[in-house]
Amino acid sequence: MNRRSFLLAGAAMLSPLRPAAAQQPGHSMHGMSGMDMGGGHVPAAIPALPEGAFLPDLPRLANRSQQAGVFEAELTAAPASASFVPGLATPILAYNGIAPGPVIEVFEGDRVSITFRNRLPDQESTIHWHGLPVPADQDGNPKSPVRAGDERTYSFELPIGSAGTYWYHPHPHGKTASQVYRGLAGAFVVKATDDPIPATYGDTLLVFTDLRLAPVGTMPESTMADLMNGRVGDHVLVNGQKNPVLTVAQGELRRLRLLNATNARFLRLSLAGANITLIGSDGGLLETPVADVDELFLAPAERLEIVARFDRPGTVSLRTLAYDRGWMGPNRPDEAGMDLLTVRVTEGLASSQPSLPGRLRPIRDLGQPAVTRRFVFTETMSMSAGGMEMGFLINGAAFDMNRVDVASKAGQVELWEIANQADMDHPFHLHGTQFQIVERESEGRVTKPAFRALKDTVNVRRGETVRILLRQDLPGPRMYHCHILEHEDLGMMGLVNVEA
Ligand SMILES: [Cu+2]
Repeated sequence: MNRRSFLLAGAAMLSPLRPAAAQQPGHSMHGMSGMDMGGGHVPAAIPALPEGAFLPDLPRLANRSQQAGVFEAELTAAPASASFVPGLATPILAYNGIAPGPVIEVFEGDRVSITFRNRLPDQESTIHWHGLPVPADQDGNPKSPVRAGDERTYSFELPIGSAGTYWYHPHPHGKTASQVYRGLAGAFVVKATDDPIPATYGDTLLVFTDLRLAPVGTMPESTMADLMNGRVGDHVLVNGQKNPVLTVAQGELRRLRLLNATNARFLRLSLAGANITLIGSDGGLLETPVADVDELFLAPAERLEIVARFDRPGTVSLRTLAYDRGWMGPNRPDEAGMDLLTVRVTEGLASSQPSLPGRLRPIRDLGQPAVTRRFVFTETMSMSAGGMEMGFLINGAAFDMNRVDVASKAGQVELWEIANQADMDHPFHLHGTQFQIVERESEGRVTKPAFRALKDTVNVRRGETVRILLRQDLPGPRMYHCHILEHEDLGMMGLVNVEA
């Protein structure tokens, strides 16, 4: 049974499937023309990518300011060409010609000013500073599009305490998914002025992206299965390379920052043979290190910081483990057993390094919430005059830029309850602030997190309810949405207006 008949059989009807959001005013089908409704990609035709190159250090975005505490730069989004397979040119979209985009590296306390030039043909775009506490009008959300050919400057100051691993990516209305999978995403690292992690651990960034190539080297348009499940590629790249090699000395401690910059891939990872201590999450360091972690989980858009120690000489693989996130239709990709990164541990002990401090930083207790809000994620399939509709909804509604879903107040502590009543996991992301997970509830069982962490994205498993505590300090409109980018584009997004 092919994908389309499987989907239609469930609904016992024969007209074409279409995403519900596409039929609403303000939503459109751009980027979906030429969509492959039936077959999907053929595994036998996947071009092989070269593996085993040294892990590239991603280029940094150059600071053109001479002034201390000021970072000024330009980012231009434009079509470019990449060579993933020797002899095949792949048209991509790139920031300053490269994908992933250049790493933005600044210090907490810095004033940042970045001029964005949109040189994408015929497409609006924005730059969203994912996870950073920037003012609402500098947040690059879909309410402030930059038209093709235009430019704008984003300016913000990064407060002390905001050190962490963030990222930047487009967030235009309905076009985010295709712009990101074609290459527009980059890491944004805010360094601490007084970092408790010893500098001898280094600072290695691992940016995960997902790639699907047609036999001719192009990136195929998304299929209906991609829109329903989120687009998952055939290759997971680290810093733009397939299974690159990192060399370390035996006994060496290394600081690694992991960023899941894929549209829709859930990364459950093991690094068997290494000793892993978790030190940070989306919004920076934890309060205390969490030792002896045996696997890592990154939903789309999540980040983790770890310190890894490699005690035995030889080879260690960062490998994907099976994870069932719910899949609609056949051809569920086999996501387990992929080697994403190979670590070569050389013989002979590394020179001694300072040990990790027992306390990293305090994370503020937000106190009791003044209000509680509930957000219910659902997927719907229904009939309409135009055919079959697929909907990705929050509280029964698809995103409408001109509707305020929640009126909030700056400085008010709120408990948000996100209930996933759908058949797939949906990673929830909120703009403008970092939240803390209070508890998770599944099948009547409530579990509290083992440690306090600052988060801007949390996976909500199907059937699960996650309760988070948050406070928005800056006024203005903010988005919250599923970070499977196809679901976001199809309407699984809402708007909270924070009043001063
Ligand atoms: Cu989703």
